[in-house]
Amino acid sequence: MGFLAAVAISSVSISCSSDNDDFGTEVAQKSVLTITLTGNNIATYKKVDLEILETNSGAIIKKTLENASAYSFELPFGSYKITANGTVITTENEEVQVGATGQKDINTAVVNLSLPLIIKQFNNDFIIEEVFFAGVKTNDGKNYNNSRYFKITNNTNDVLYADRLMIATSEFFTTVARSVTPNIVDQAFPISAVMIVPGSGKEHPVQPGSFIVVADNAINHAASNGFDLTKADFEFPSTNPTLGQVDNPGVPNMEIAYTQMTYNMIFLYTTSQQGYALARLPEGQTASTFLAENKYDYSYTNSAGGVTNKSIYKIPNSWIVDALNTSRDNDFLQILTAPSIDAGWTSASPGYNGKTVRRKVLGLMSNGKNLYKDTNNSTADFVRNSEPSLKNGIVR
Ligand SMILES: [Ca+2]
Ligand SMILES: [Ca+2]
Repeated sequence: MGFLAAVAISSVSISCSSDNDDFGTEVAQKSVLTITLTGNNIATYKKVDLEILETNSGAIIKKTLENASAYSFELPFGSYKITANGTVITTENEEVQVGATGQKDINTAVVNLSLPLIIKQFNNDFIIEEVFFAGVKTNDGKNYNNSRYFKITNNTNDVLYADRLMIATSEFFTTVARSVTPNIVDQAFPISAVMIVPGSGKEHPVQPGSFIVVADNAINHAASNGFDLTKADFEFPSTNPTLGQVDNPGVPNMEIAYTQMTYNMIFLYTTSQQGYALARLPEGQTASTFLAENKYDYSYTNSAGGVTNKSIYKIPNSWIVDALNTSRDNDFLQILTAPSIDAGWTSASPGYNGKTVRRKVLGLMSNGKNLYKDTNNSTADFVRNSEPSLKNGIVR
């Protein structure tokens, strides 16, 4: 006799309402289902909620596992859908959110089900996975001022579009604390430059876990100990004749909306003292409406005792999708972002050491791509002085 028939016969004495943990199945055949949670690099199964749905009756059983990875349920025969949701601690001591689903027809006395947990701690937008700003030295010990890049990663489980992303460098430094008036850090990020990914909205799809590289110059820098950035998605434009940079015609150029440098250049300090923000230009805005609406005039008392006035631009905090501060242990004075955007700082120092700042990997997405840590605290989220991820070129 199957589960449905048993329910029909004994319907006078039992109920199968979905909030009733007792299936009321004295007359049905029973099974012991043992669910075992599995997953890579999990040290502790901190707290996982299991929900077992009998799909014909709609009956639901719930159980919360704490510091346990297996549990046995006594269940009537039936067709079950099992979901798990919770929190685990990885072997790297990171607390991450996980989930799993499984399906099982139960018609024998003993059934075992292994549920592989998948990390589901997604962001809701792009993240700055890495900024290579520190630079490299050439074989004869010279500072090489190219081969820098931003690596922007889709840390969500949806396709995102890179169109209209803004990459900005900070106006201020983490290593110089001036008392500026007005101080607007709670509302906006004061910038020294900003460049915008071209596109009308849906021209540059990025799959979950995939990334784009925005390189200073999309060429092979290997001869100078830099990286092969030929396959970058975008590059900084440069018209500075003394830099001798070659525009790669196969790689679209970023649109420079604003820079304080000559020749429309974007410059990343090698010395771990700037902040970087990733924002998105809202629909209906253009580079010129952005500039028209986001001037920032500020003043401070300079070292000679006079007042310095400066007129620059800012990006509203509400446009920012991710940001990080960089600094140096002996020189850190302040963060440049609202703490809700980034409460810490990371470092690749000294300059030209060939090292980078990279986000910690929490684990893998279901498609096998890395899932990165983002708690809006770059001290905790980034690994200082990492090996650049593009050391061996851009491998997708
Ligand atoms: Ca180009
Ligand atoms: Ca963030």
